[in-house]
Amino acid sequence: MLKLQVSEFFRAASQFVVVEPRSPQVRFPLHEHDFYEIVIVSSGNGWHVLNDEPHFISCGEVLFLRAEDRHAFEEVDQLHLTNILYRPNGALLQPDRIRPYLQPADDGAIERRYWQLSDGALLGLEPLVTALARESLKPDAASAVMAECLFAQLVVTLWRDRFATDADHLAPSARLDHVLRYLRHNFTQPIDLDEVAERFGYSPRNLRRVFSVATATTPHSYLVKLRLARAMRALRTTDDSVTEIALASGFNDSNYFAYSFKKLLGTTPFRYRQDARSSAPRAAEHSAAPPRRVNQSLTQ
Ligand code: RM4
Ligand code: NI
Repeated sequence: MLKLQVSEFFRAASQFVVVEPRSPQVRFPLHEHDFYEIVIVSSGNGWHVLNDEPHFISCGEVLFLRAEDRHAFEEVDQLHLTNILYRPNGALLQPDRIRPYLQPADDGAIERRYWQLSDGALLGLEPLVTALARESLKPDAASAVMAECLFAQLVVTLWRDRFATDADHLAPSARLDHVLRYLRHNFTQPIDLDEVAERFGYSPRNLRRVFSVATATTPHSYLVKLRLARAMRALRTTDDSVTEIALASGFNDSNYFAYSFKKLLGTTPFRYRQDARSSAPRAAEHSAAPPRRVNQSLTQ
């Protein structure tokens, strides 16, 4: 298998970090490296295969790769990203203090290998990445230290801006924000709200209270609305069956889906679809074609 070498990308032995923009990232075959890599997706989308698992990446995703990870970019569509390459045992200042802010080194659940940033956070990173790119190109010792400081700043910023998956290290004031991001990012999966409360350091009752104060709705009803919004879009833009759409939107029971739909919209999913078709007959043509080369069941 293709193995990318430090010597191809790093100028000098003293260089710890290198910024490699990929605008665009073209399809890239399966490979490993002898360096580590942080990948920040700034726009577009594509299929990323990591250790045999395909994952659909898009704008705002961040991924940490270890040297021994095998990965490839397939089916790219205007995918733009920034690769930040660094040496695992490089000269990083105080590595032990930075490690907790890098993604877990173990394989863990595949979804935990990807972080999501908001558009605003992504934009906020630009000056930092530009400064890092500039400093990492300069040969003098002061610039090398500066590049390391900027790298540390970048890692901690990514960690702060990510959609957290648990309450570890979260300030109490940031927890609700992360609960909301968590729900928005995971609503198509089964979600046990009591478990979410516990993950983010709340009792179930306390979460409902804090949530209602901030959003004027309950976590349950918020989740149902996220799911309904996705289902409405799928009804308008795809030919999938109502049951398929219900399941893909996170409802585990199509009766409950029909009930919630009617309650919110006063109509049935079938009628909603018919009405949308008759007022916008071309809407169905906008549905995305399924990827050709990736086994879909692995990716939903
Ligand atoms: C490639 C691709 C690879 C990365 C190299 C540095 O275009 O993004 O993943 O390892 O660049
Ligand atoms: Ni790579």
